Amino acid sequence: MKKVLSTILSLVVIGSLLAGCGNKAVNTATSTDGGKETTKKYAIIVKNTGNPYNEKEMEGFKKAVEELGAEVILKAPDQPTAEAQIQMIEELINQKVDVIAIAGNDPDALQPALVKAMDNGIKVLSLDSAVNADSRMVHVNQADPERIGRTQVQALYDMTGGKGDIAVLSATSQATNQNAWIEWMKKELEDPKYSDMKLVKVAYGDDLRDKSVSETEALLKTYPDLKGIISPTTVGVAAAGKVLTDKGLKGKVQLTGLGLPSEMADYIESGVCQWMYLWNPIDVGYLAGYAADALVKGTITGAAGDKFDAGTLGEKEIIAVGDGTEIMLGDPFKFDADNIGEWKSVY
Ligand code: RAM
Repeated sequence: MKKVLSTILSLVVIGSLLAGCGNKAVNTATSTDGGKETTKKYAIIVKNTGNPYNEKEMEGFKKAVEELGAEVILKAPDQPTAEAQIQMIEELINQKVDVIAIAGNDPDALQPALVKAMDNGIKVLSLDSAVNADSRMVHVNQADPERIGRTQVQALYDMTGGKGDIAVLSATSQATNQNAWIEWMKKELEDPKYSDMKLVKVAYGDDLRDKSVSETEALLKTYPDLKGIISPTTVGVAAAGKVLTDKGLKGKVQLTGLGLPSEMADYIESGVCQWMYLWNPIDVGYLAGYAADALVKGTITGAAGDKFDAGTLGEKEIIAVGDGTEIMLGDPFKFDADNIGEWKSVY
């Protein structure tokens, strides 16, 4: 997808289904306001610009909303901060959108603005990086956090022979998705089989390319015996792949994490990263689009047990998690030298 996101992106696309009107689709998202039919507005706010993963999420959301015949509003702040997202939430409240889907940059800081949106009759859901249960009606989760966390540690164990210092290069320190995965990594490391593997540092590249590069360089400098890096963020793992490649550290420092096949293909083909994991980010956004529509139409309220039709993804069910609820997309997928060729042009 083209990099169309400059400062504050606010792209409005009206579903082509609405243009003709003569033969309007049955599921077109409209409502009658004083005798006049208005198109419903579905908004998404992702973490920040400059991250192809976020662009894929928006692409999927847009696809779903267009299929559903509503108007889509795509927003991404310049920086991955709560402040920037709060400003966007306020704008969307003023615009009287019907629903806001958000990949949260900080669950606590976002709560007042999201509660205000719900008090104004706007349906709120999160995707990718959850907001607090009180700030949302449901969360769209990409995959089981326990599996995501544990699998990456197991991967590094296999790559390093289970010995040496390892580090994590994360996104922002307030990202609930990365933080949940890191907690599961730490639990996995408690197994005695990892007694020779030591997590020496969790560094934060903030999902910014340059900061992720400099944090990787700092890790290598501070821990000269580092044997492996886990980066559970597409921005981080690609940055680490570049640094390890440039420094000729292939085979000396192992790398795994969560990466976009399109960004990681070179490093997987070269062996700098033997394998890594992800899911389809377009599907994450697409599922959020259908969940948003089901909330607006009242098919679901966000309660556990609610079911809805998620377009090409089929029927989905809401499940209880912690003190809230969520919808699970699926399992993480392993990308390695054998399959990266077929995936690198997909996402
Ligand atoms: C980055 C973002 C996103 C995360 C992926 C794996 O692009 O931090 O939230 O889900 O990585």
